[in-house]
Amino acid sequence: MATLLPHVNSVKEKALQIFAEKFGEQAVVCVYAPGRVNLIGEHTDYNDGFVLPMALPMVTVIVGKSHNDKKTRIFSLSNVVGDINEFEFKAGNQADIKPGEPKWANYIKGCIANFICDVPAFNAVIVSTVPAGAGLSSSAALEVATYTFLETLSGKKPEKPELKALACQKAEHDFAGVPCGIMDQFISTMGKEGYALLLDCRDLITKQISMLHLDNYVFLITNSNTPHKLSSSAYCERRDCCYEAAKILGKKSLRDANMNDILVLISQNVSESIVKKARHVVTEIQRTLNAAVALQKSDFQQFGRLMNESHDSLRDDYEVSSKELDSLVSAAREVDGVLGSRLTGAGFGGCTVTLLRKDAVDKTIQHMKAKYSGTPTFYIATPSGGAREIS
Ligand code: NG1
Ligand code: MG
Repeated sequence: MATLLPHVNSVKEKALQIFAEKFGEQAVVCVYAPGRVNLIGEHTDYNDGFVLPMALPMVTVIVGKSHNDKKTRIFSLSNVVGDINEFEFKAGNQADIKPGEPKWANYIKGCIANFICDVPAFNAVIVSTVPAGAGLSSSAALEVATYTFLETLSGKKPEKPELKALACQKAEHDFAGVPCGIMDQFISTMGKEGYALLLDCRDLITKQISMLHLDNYVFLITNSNTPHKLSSSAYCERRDCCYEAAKILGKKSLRDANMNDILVLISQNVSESIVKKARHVVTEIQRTLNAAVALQKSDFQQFGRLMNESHDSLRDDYEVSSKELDSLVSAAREVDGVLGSRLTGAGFGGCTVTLLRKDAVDKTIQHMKAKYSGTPTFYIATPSGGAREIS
């Protein structure tokens, strides 16, 4: 059986109750932001390419209230925080906020520092159902929830939602030290119930792609429960390879490259590793566009094939898979009714996503459990809405 996720309202109730116990008053601001699963378009966002994620019913909820003294106090129930689950710092001037310990608070501090104006001191409680380190974007959920909280607290919003996503990405770059692309913050901000989001990471143009006609099909997320170790250094290495390849080709980014350019790289004796990384990005950008068309045409067979090709390219060319992810993907593909399966997120651990017939879900879960050496967790990926205030 797939794991049932608690409804956002029950997460909110829990956060409100803890806030009242902790701070002796009622919270007045309640917001949430979702995690996401990327259906296809992996490691393309920082190459100005296309991605196709959808927001999930996994959420990070923040409840709180502003006050007149000088300190902002945050209490987190997330499983990532470790021993220090409470944190306080001096509120006031944004320019004075600096990253430090504990690490989890940097996402929050980064959003306050990048918000459109100074905000008053506040107390807040954070409760999340987005698993951390699983490639489902717990970090973006925390950033976008924080930014949404600040919007509600201050009554001020940036002119366009794009600016909100960009401010959250900047928080991740400057305060968490992760040079991520723009996909996660965008989908957590712009997700729409019943839709996946085709995002052009170059000019930030978006297209909502309906998932309402999936009918007999569904996307299943499988968490390998192997955290993505190595991932931040390997992520930077991959990104640098892509930038290097673009530079050699005299292009602004690999978005502007095609298969001919891959031949150019080969003819110039560029290292095999760089050629393979570039080839993944060039082919993955095309696959993502083809997948969006297939989804619109209800050609689920084709969508599944593209997912399979994406995984194989991530494994062989981009070299970001792991034996655990490969084993889950192979097991899923063995089941009748499964159309495609791939790793999702940065790789090296975390989750896979599988497109399959609804009536094949139970037997697929059984088969994947039987074939996998670890203990996986399963979730049905229902396309959900983006961040908002919860009344
Ligand atoms: P995950 O693995 O979900 O953290 C990372 C990046 C994305 C994108 C994907 C690969 C972060 C926070 N996000 O996602 O921007 O590049 O890898 O497609 O690092
Ligand atoms: Mg992450």
